[in-house]
Amino acid sequence: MVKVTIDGIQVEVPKGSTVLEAARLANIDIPTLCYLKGINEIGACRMCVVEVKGARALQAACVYPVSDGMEIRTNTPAVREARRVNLEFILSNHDRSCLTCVRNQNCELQELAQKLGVNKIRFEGERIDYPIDDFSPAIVRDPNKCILCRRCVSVCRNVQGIGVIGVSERGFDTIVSPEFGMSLNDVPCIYCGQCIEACPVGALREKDDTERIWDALNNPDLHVVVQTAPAVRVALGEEFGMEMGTIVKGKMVAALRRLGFDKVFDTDFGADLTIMEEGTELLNRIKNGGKLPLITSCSPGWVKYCEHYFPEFLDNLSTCKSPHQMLGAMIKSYYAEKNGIDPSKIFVVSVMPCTAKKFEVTRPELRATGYPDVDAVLTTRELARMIKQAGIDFVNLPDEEFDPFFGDSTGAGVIFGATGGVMEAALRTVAEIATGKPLDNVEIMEVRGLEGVKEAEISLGDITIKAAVAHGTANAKALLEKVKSGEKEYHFIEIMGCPGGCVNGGGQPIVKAKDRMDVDSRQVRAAAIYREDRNLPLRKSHENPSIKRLYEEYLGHPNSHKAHQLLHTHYVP
Ligand code: HC1
Ligand code: SF4
Repeated sequence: MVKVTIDGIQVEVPKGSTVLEAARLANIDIPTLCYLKGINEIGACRMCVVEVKGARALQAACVYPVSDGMEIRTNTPAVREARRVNLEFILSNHDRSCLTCVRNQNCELQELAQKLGVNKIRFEGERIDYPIDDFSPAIVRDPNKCILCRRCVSVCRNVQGIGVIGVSERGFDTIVSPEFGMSLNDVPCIYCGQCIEACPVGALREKDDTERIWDALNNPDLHVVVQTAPAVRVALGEEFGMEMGTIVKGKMVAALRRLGFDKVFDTDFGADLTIMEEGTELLNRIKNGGKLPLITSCSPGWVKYCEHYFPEFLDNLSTCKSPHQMLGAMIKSYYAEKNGIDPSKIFVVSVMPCTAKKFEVTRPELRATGYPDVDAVLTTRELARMIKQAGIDFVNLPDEEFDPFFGDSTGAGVIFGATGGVMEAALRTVAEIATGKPLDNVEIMEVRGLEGVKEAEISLGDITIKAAVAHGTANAKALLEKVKSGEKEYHFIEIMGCPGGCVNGGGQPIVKAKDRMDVDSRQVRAAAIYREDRNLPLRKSHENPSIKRLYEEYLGHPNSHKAHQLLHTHYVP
């Protein structure tokens, strides 16, 4: 530990801390903009400058290490003026259409301008009017809003191991974009949206589908059905000021009904169905000498990553569609037949924590009935916007239940939302099917948590399943390299495109850099997911009574011909 004095307050802080971290421990708030804990610590924007006794110039607190006896001042006239001038320069070059910006009131730049008392901008930058890149089905990039903080660049390159966006040109022409000014649509971007989560302003956002949904809801000829992903229920409340980790399943269902959806279903049902199909696929591949390891395919960011960067593993991917696509296909076939509704008149909306799902639904191979399995995807953030637009008092809504049958699910479906959850859910079912004996303990702790790559061995009578889990594509890459070289061998691998899994998807509520210093949303939201699982009476997919009925009445058995037609897909390099 070292002793430092900040604004006259003595604090003891761990050796190696930065001035920014030390100030936090002394409850002193130093403003930041380009800083993102553990991801972008480059001292570039100089919003966090402080005076350090003995140092010649002002120092950037986010990168300046403390030393014993150091005296720091964070609120002197020189510090205040330097921060304001830096901010005014950034603002002089910024498209300041705050009122119509998707990040209005949730923008770190706006907040800073208010906090530093900037009431006029003394400089006028030479602004270039850049075209907006909205060619991809998932991500919109607006360089006019970009403040060159590089947070997106770091997350894409270092956390995801992808690096399709970078900094080019110099001076006033400096721009963050894909190479040669190309569109994100024309480079191997996986649409994970992690760059959106990192962006402090409105330069990166999801493709907005809210108008399409309003139109569908207002169309009397359409039967509009919604389903919600496991990870949405543990994050949506944040958009309404509720504490991170609050489970808002009942209020979410109530809000969706009030928005006018004809049925409110649960993607967790689709997750249970996926386990039936994928667990059977795994056992078949093991028994019949099929391609191993089997790798999960429910994360569309991961599937796109595999297609671009590791096509040699495409035969390893499970042929199962992702849970919401499976449920979409069931709604347009079984549900349509049972209720006498023409599938062309059914509009399926998936509320997802994910931006890549907006791309997934456009894939031509995911149209089991001749119509898209799912018609549109809303992110958690977009759903929150619709609820606000409709004037619904979310926090005070009563809890309501999902509609029956496709709203029935188990804890195994819920845990899909956290890294390791698909693996745990699959093993719960596979273990019982393979051994014919009930599992004593359904909680498989080895595959939980935030370690980049996790491993587990599960004994199933005469075979032992070797499993691995990776989350975030940089971790996936490290794992796949080892499998490729023969250093590691597995039967079954779960890969999720986003770090932490879906709870931290690119469509989730954005956690500000300042809050990220204190809380890890991946951990808090995942804890809520596991809490929800523990509270449910059924925790294994094969025990879901509606899943059993669906097989009895319609699909026959897992991996049947009909199941293959409706619930499976193929990958082409
Ligand atoms: Fe996911 Fe999935 S878990 S991919 O992370 O398999 O998005 O939550 O809906 O489809 O169930 C996302 C979450 C989600 C699918 C499921
Ligand atoms: Fe990179 Fe993902 Fe953003 Fe694409 S969506 S630019 S891959 S972080």
